[in-house]
Amino acid sequence: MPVAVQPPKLNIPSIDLSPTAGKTDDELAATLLEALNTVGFLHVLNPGAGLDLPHVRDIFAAGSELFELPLEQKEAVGFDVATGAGYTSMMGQITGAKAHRFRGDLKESFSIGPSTSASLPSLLPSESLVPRIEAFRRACFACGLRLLDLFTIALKTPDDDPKYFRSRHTYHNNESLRLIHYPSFPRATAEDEAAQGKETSWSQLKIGEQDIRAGAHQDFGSATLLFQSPPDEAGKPTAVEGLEIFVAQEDGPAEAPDGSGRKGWWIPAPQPEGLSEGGSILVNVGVSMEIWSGSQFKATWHRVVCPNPPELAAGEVLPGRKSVVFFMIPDHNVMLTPIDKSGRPAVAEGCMSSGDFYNLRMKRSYGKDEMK
Ligand SMILES: O=C(O)CCC(=O)C(=O)O
Repeated sequence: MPVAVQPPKLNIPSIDLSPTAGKTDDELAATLLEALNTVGFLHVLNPGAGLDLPHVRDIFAAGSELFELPLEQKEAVGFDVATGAGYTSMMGQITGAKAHRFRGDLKESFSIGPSTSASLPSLLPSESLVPRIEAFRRACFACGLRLLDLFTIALKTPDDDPKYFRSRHTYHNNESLRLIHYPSFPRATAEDEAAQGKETSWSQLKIGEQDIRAGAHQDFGSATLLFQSPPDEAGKPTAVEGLEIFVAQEDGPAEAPDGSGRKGWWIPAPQPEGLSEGGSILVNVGVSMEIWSGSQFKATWHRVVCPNPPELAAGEVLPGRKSVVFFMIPDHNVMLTPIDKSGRPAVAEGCMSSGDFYNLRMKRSYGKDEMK
């Protein structure tokens, strides 16, 4: 009898940044290198910088206030493709490859970049949201810099410059905080699915087999900090599953999303173990860092699927999901020159600047032509 092929077990390594965990930066950097060189994801426990569970609960609460605004008020914020900032409505983005997608991502999001902070007060239901969001952005940036310092130790950098990555990221330059809401929808019957199309309005929408909350993609910055809904104050989990990571393996049933023809598996991202009030972040790197690190760090493909278990009857409602993502993006004038294992630039010319790369990716993700 043929042996059923089993999906691989996905192990996401953790580092604990709490001073009481007693790890040296060299030890932390060694685990980080191992994680980002293989699976491309890492749990960061007790990240410090003020990113503990109460602060994370607060940004999720702030996000809920924003998403509960009337649609016209949210849409009035608009979206700026050049900076990637503003409000994106339901199906307004097709993340990843556009081929085979019958409609956009089932999500709405606020991307808060340096320029959006200024326009937020006129939009927000309560003025106190602005300092709350800004404080969270700032805390994420501080944590991002701490991680970049560990990247520097892990990788060895030109002239052993300990600030090699940190000094190429300026606050209020390109970083972006994205608050994401994947609403709950009823599950479609086969007839509903046949009747639905990309023009189906948000209020009529039902989740079908082909729907996805965020298509398969790689991030494009240097480091991504992902927060999933934290447990509530009584310790009850509130996170709704859906994030999946692509693991290449010859016997896998899925096609690699990079079009290489490789096979693999989509594996649900496991939650970290040992979660404390100090909090945890799921960290991964984007393509800018994959290039810059000479591929010593991998920008892993991931996606967010609709939890659509077969036992759920048509008409039953699938739970909504919220997440908060912070993107560290190198300053636009930085050349993404790959470095080799001894910390030397691996190519002399032909590199792209971070700004050119960013513009290219933004156009692909949000460009009007791509949306049709
Ligand atoms: O919501 C999530 O869990 C992941 C979101 C994500 O991958 C993205 O926005 O790039």
